[in-house]
Amino acid sequence: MRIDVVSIFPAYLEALSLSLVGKAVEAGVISLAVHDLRDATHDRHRTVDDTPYGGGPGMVMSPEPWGESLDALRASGGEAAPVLVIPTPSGVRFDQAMADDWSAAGWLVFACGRYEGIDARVADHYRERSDWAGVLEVSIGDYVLAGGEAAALVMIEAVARLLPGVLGNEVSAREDSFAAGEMSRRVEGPIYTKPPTWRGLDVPDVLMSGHHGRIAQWRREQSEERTRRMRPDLG
Ligand code: ABV
Repeated sequence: MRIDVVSIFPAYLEALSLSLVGKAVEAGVISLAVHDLRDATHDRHRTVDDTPYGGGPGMVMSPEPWGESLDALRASGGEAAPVLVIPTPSGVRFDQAMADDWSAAGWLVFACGRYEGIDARVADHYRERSDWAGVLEVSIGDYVLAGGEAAALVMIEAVARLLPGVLGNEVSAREDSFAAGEMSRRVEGPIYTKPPTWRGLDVPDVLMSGHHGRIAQWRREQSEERTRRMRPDLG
């Protein structure tokens, strides 16, 4: 899978060289590049924003640098049509099912905006372009960040861990395609490892019993109880 990220803070994306995503890049499963939007400006101050038409607070990201940057990316990709992902608090909610869908896409381009957002004509334009595979305005949750970079990190990690060969564990990968459906219904209960007693707290006896049927039933009950308590919106 190819992933490009366009941002005015490319250093923000340096975390993608670490951990699971970094290993997937090193292994060649993901081809990742981060691009500075200011490289697509032509004035002395490398300006990427301007005041909003109609008035209002803050600044709006101008369409011209976005058009130039995104067109250059598309032109570097031969016949392939990328999906344009625009993180925004006004987008549709990102979830595990969406991560699953995207893990089958060949090419994702993340457009990380700052300030009050990107001129709306950018999304409109690339939605009309037949050499792009679509435009998705996506939110990771109901809170406002300073920009799309942190949201892009979240979405890229959620997609990367689903790609074949990234986990190095095909059982976990198969359980994850199941997880997309399961996660919208329930959350997992508590898990434990050694030692059997820690600071006076014991691991539940049933998990030490070796009775696989009782263990499975106990886990189901714990999952249901925690879902009721922590996620009353599910189930
Ligand atoms: C993108 N907040 S996504 C740009 N939750 C600016 C703020 C922001 C996003 C999110």
